[in-house]
Amino acid sequence: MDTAPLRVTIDGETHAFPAGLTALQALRTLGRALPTLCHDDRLTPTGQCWSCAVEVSPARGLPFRPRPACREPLREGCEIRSGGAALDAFRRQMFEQLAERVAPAELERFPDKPLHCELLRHGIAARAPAAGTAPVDASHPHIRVDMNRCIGCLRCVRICDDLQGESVWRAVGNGADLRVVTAGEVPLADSACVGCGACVDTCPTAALTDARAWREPAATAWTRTVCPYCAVGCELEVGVADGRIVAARPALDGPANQGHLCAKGRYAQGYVDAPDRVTAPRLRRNGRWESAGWEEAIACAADGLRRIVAAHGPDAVGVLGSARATNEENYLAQKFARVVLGTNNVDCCARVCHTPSAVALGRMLGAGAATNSFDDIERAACFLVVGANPLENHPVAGARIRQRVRRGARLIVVDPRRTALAAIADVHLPLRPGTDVALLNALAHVLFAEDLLDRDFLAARVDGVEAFAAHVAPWTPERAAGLCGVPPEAIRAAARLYARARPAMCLHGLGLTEHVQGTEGVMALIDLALLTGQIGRPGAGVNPLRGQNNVQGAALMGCEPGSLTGGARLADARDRFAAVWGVAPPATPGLNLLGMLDAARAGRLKALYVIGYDVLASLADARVAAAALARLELVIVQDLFLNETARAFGHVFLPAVSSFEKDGTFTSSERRVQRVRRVLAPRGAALDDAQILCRLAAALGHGASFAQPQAEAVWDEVRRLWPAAAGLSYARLQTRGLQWPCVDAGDPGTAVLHVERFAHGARAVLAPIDPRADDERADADYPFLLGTGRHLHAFNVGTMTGRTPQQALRPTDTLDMHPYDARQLGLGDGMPVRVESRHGDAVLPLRVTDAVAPGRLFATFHDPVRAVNRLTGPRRDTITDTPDYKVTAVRVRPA
Ligand SMILES: Nc1nc2c(c(=O)[nH]1)N[C@H]1C(S)=C(S)[C@@H](COP(=O)(O)OP(=O)(O)OC[C@H]3O[C@@H](n4cnc5c(=O)[nH]c(N)nc54)[C@H](O)[C@@H]3O)O[C@H]1N2
Ligand SMILES: Nc1nc2c(c(=O)[nH]1)N[C@H]1C(S)=C(S)[C@@H](COP(=O)(O)OP(=O)(O)OC[C@H]3O[C@@H](n4cnc5c(=O)[nH]c(N)nc54)[C@H](O)[C@@H]3O)O[C@H]1N2
Ligand code: SF4
Ligand code: SF4
Ligand SMILES: [Mo]
Repeated sequence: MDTAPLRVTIDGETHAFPAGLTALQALRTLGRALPTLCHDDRLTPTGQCWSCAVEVSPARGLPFRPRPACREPLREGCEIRSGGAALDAFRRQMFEQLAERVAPAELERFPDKPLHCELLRHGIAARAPAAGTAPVDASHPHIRVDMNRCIGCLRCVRICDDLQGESVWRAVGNGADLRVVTAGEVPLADSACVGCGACVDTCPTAALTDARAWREPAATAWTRTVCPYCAVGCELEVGVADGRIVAARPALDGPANQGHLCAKGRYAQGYVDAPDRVTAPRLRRNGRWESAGWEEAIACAADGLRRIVAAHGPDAVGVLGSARATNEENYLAQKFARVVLGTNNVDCCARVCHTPSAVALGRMLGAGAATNSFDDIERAACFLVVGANPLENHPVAGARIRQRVRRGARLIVVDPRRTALAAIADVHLPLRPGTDVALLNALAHVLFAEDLLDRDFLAARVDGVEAFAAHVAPWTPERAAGLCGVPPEAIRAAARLYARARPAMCLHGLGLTEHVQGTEGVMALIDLALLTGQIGRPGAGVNPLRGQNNVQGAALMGCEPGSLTGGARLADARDRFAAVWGVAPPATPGLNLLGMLDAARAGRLKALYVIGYDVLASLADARVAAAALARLELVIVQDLFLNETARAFGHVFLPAVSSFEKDGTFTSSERRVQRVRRVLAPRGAALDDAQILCRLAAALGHGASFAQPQAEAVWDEVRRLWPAAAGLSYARLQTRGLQWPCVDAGDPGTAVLHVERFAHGARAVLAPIDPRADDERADADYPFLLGTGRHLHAFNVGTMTGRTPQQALRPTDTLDMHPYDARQLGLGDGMPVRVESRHGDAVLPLRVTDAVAPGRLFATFHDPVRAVNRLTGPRRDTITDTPDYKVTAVRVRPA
């Protein structure tokens, strides 16, 4: 490839440019901005509007011709004129004409819209009447549509197709009759729109605007931070006016999101100022919550903890860190448990989602985290998606996967439901829930039977091949098909696709991990990657799609009963931690979350300190969880809201601030540590989790080792204890998040793990896994298998999204049932139905859909009032105790 710089003359001066730029990009490097009404860097340029026109001559002496700069490639020796009388007059005339479409008030309200910028710059008055002839579509809670303002640039159509992939917008007619409409010309709220706001973000006029922009003042300051919801880790800029969040937009160079967001990241910040946000400490007295001052609340919490530790020992207390809080705060939470209380009873809600992934990856490969990066999506030739629904649960990564598939990558989806990704898969394996191990064994069988192994990779890096071959020999696709309920030929087709496409990337979710065999399921998936050598290279690997914004960080900081910060094993690292802490962490591993609740039920655990985690609403087998919580003498809840746990069982409530009100870092699914920045002043008397922990530690006599709640100082202590993060200074994170391992200031971070050797430094050993018999089966009394999970618009137990306009997009949890079953039971769409399991019951509105197979059901768990976890039962992963949320036998009748 010729990479010699090009010599180009621009406005009379000759410059050298790297090859491959457009005239527009070259002009920008010289600081010369051109109007770009139909272009946005996230789109392929079309050159349709000509607002960026320049005059180009192919070589000195040849005539100049007008060209749209956005799609004019630079050529050696060419000459470009970016301005001049003719061009200026042409542009002015274009803007004069377009001013007919702009109303004066809108020009004022949206001065940053690209067309409006040009009118303001040229001093051209907006001339449209305030109300146009076409009706405004205000049906959508986030997006206002006023096509009277449309200039037909088609940016919305293209961004919806090319970035989000939903194709909501269509152009009909042409020339002066061109109109932009939703597919089917339905109101936006009834269209396929997912509310990501990309069209609003790109629209150069007031045709597409944020609905809230009409209620709120314009932002006066913008701060860059990280989305508080899922672990994709999208970076966004948050706009503030009068001390409130009024807008948000994607960071164009956010490493994971690259200028995109989902509806939650873009529009769901309203919980910060929800009317029922609790911003002063509370104490429960005589059964009722009463407001208290900080001193009193801290003293009350400290006295209670002191009393219980004195009477029953430190292991009578448990601490739960928060997957929603920062790394720094979680580090302090586990240090508090170990140093102040003297117990390893510390965990977080990684326990209920991807601890199985962390354990399986850690054991087999030496690092308990995703092997690759989101950027590898564009490098993958094939995806094997197991038990994950990224278009809803990791929407920005999901959109990237879908775009890559549309551009030719192959796709295998293993999911009992026909998710939106399954619907476009080359092979969808709608297996019987809980049978992944049998299926993965059969896929491995095919790899041996059809010689699809990467023999060189196995010889160089993997042990246990012969034993593993013997293990999978009996696992023919025919045998697995019987158990899993998928055709043997589909299993063969999937194995061939995955092995032959290079590189192929595994992405997995809770459909694999939240099972009795959760950890073993992930191990069986790692086996496939090892057998085919689809690991240790870009575009490949085994990648858990982690849950909350900082769930990986919370566990890695040491909110984990068996390991310390950075995943250091208790047995190996106590002295090293003692040197920094002044106190050695206790020697025996603590109780995990499930163990804590078991101990509470047995009367051995007396106190629980719960930070940013609604245990009662989210834990499986809710009645039993409630019985356990009810026996505790002291429950301290530190949250933004009186969540279900606090409401039912809290004694002390310590009001924390949201991520928009503090500084720190989150660690995303791709191991990227990113800076979270304070956007707003803390509400009321609420404090950040770090300050609360430090105050509580001081009240318990440990002020000296908790003297420093400032995020950067805490992070520097983390870096001293975690060698793989030593290079991640705040100074370096200022400009861009970096991926651990990052060992020193010169280390660029690690995009792909296990490239030359596995993280444990040894050869990987294949793990033969046998499916276990599962006692949760459908029978005559409980004929359906219910799985639970999520939908796009709500997040977990709905504490945050439920207090935003997201709620309008999908107001309730539902029970999804196949039309055949609904007909058999005489049930109709929308009907309230009573669902009963062997563990409890719940009432849900029915949603009739063929995305679930007959005999199977799916329910979301986003509304604590619906309490779907009264249905789920006590079965747990045999290795990590992760509850099985995915298989519950139930029956259904009209409510
Ligand atoms: N919109 C939204 N996004 C979220 C969240 C949210 O609540 N809402 N929560 C966040 C959190 S905490 C997490 S952990 C992630 C979770 O993200 P995902 O892992 O995608 O979560 P789920 O929807 O619980 O389950 C994924 C899929 O597993 C399938 N499944 C069920 N049983 C089985 C099985 O036996 N085998 C297989 N192979 N598949 C099965 C389900 O049909 C479902 O489509 O999402 C995060 N992102
Ligand atoms: N049936 C069923 N149940 C499930 C699952 C399932 O698939 N099916 N999935 C499980 C999974 S994977 C998960 S992760 C859990 C999630 O369960 P939770 O972790 O309980 O759910 P979240 O909605 O993430 O709630 C987090 C809490 O943190 C608070 N919060 C937010 N930011 C901060 C902060 O900065 N500081 C503090 N102190 N608090 C903060 C919020 O107000 C909220 O109360 O649910 C589990 N439950
Ligand atoms: S609605 Fe906006 S983005 Fe879409 S074509 Fe019209 S002006 Fe362009
Ligand atoms: S994909 Fe996840 S991180 Fe990105 S905006 Fe949506 S919820 Fe936030
Ligand atoms: Mo999760």
